[in-house]
Parts: sequence; C-alpha cells; structure tokens
Amino acid sequence: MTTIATIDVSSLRPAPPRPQAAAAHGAVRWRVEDVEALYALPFMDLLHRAQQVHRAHFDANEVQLSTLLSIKTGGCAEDCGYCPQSAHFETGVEASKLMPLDEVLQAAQAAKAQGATRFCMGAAWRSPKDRDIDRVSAMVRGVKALGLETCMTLGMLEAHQAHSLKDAGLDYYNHNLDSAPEFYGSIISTRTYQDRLDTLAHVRDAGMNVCCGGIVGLGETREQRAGLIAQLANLDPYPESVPINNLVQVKGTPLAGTEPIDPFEFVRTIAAARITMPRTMVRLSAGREQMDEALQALCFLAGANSIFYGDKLLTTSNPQADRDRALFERLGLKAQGGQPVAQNG
Ligand code: SAM
Ligand code: DTB
Ligand code: SF4
Repeated sequence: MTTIATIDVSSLRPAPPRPQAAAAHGAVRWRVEDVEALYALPFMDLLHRAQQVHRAHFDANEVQLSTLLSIKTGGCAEDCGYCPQSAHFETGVEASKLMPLDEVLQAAQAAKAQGATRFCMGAAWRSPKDRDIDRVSAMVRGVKALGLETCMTLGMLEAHQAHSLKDAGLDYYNHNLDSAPEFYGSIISTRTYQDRLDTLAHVRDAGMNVCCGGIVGLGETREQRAGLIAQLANLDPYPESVPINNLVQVKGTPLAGTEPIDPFEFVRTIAAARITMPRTMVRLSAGREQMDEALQALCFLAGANSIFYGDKLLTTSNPQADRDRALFERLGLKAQGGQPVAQNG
C-alpha cells in the first residue's frame, strides 16, 4: 500500500532553489544555475529532498531490473570518445553482424528467467538502414511476446523509422544527450547535439517513450553536469527514462585515463535527475561494477530505481546477477513488477 503517492512534496522542500514557473511548450523549467544550486546543497539535504520526491512518485524499495544485449557490436562509424565500439579506436572489440532473431529471443528468455522485466537491445550503428529496422522489428515483437518491456538503442533515426519501431510495439527508444551542449563537441565530432535532439523529436512524435540520459566522468565540469540535467529536464515533456552512466574507462579510447569523478558527485547527479524529473525512471547504468555496495545504496537513496542486471552491459562487464540479488536482499529491495528474483540454479 503506497498512500505516500499523494503527498504534496512542495510543502516538504527546503526553500531554494525552485524551478522556473513556466512550463509551457519549449519553456525553460530548470535553468542551469537552478540545477547547480541543487548540486551545491549539503549532501544530506540534497539526498533528503531527492528521497522525498522519489517517495511521492514511487515505492522507494522497488528497483526495476533491466537486461542489456548488444545485438550488433563494434565497428561503429561514430567517434564518441568514451566508447569501445567506435571503429576510430583500437579497443580490441571486434565488429560483428546483427545477431540472429532466435539468439536474441534466447537471451531475452534467459533474462526473464533471472528476474528481469525489461530488455534493452543496443546496436553500434550511427543510424540503422530501413532493412535493419525490419529485422529489429521482429526482435521487438518476439521479446514483447515474452512479456518483457522493450527498449532499443540503434543510433539516429529518421521519422519513418521511429514510426516503424512504434508499430512493432517498441516501448522505449534510448538515445542519450550524453553531456552539456557546450562540452559535447569535445567528446564527439561525427554528429551534432542537434542531430541527437532531432532523433529524440522523431521518437516522441512517433508516440514512443523516450529514454534519454547521459554520461559523467568525461572530464566535464560540475556546471556541465548541471547543464546536461537541465537539458534533459527541459525536454517537453521530460524523458520517461533517464540513464545516468559513469564512464567505464576502456583502454584505447581517448577518454581512458580521465580523472574519475568523486563518487558523491555521481550520487549528486542521480539526485539532481530525480528532483528535476520526478516521475522518470532514473537508471543507475554503466559504471556500477566499479562502485562498492554502499555507493550503490546511496544511488538508490538518491532516487535511482532501475539497474542493468546481468553480467554484461554491451561490451564491458557488470556485477554478477547473484551479487545483485544479495545486495537487494541486504537492502530489503524488491525487483519491480516482476516475479520474485530467481535464485541460483
Ligand atoms: N549507438 C547508439 C548510440 O550511441 O546512441 C547506442 C549505443 S551507445 C553504447 C549508448 C550509450 O552508452 C551512450 O550514449 C553512452 O551514454 C553509453 N556508453 C557508451 N560507452 C560507455 C562507457 N565506456 N562508459 C559508460 N557509458 C558508456
Ligand atoms: C545507456 O545509457 N547505457 C547503456 C544503454 N544505455 C544502452 C549502455 C552502456 C554501455 C557501457 C559500455 C559498454 O558496455 O560497451
Ligand atoms: Fe557508436 Fe553509440 Fe558507441 Fe557512439 S556510443 S561510438 S554511436 S555505439
């Protein structure tokens, strides 16, 4: 029973900062300085506020389990400085062809058996061709038939491709803004911020849920982290799903060797996402294997309510499922919307 869902959190909030009043189409609801002011709160106040917002909209003891599968790995034409799948860098990731449908469905079935309720399929494409859309549409239908929520991330989409994916039944399309507009160009040169926004508009116009977040630890400033959160929060409407990735440093990528961000700064980023986008699913995404359990618990306290579950992200590793099950047990967390999480064996 969750009577907390009706609490008006505005009466519980510490006074500053407040978003801009206007919420009309295209209006700025969160200025970068408003988000910076959130980051600047004492850590305990920030977490308290994030937890209040979180509890007003979600069961604070539930976390969604989402499993990722790379359906087409490596050889990507883009030059995203963090990514092991770019053909521009020597990372040892081999380029592969699109995975056959039956293998995708086997992986989805296995993820479901482990307790996942969401299945996210990623392809290392700059943008898919129309014939690729036909092939991945069959994957969407098959995975949905298993009763799993579906998400895909395939690169830039044209409007008609977004409509085809919607027609296939795709629930969410993931396409990240990744960083603040003014920092973006120092990380990626092969596409623009506006290209990203255009794809997001096609996804929105086609009627799909938008999954859009970013990545921190790229060497950006706090102001730029706040700039990313403000960009996301000012999308109208804001995304239904916001993955927050912490850079997984991969040898051979230009960003390997970057100074990692303070772990508490990562937690602050989660909290800022939760406060500025109260109803979104905030996904504690890449970088979890490099975090200890106490830090992950702080991320949940800050309002993260989804994780990638299973021993692999796309090409890098993720905590083993049994470690995650043990963590949930210790924290009294339950997997959202699914059957009880399967035990070993
Ligand atoms: N090619 C598609 C695209 O870029 O939209 C989809 C896949 S791409 C791997 C999805 C997201 O993964 C990126 O936007 C970035 O946020 C995240 N990502 C990629 N490499 C990462 C890394 N080394 N560490 C953390 N996150 C990473
Ligand atoms: C997202 O924002 N993070 C996920 C998912 N969307 C597709 C991908 C993380 C990839 C981490 C690096 C790798 O494993 O290749
Ligand atoms: Fe390609 Fe996506 Fe990696 Fe960029 S993040 S190189 S678009 S797979």
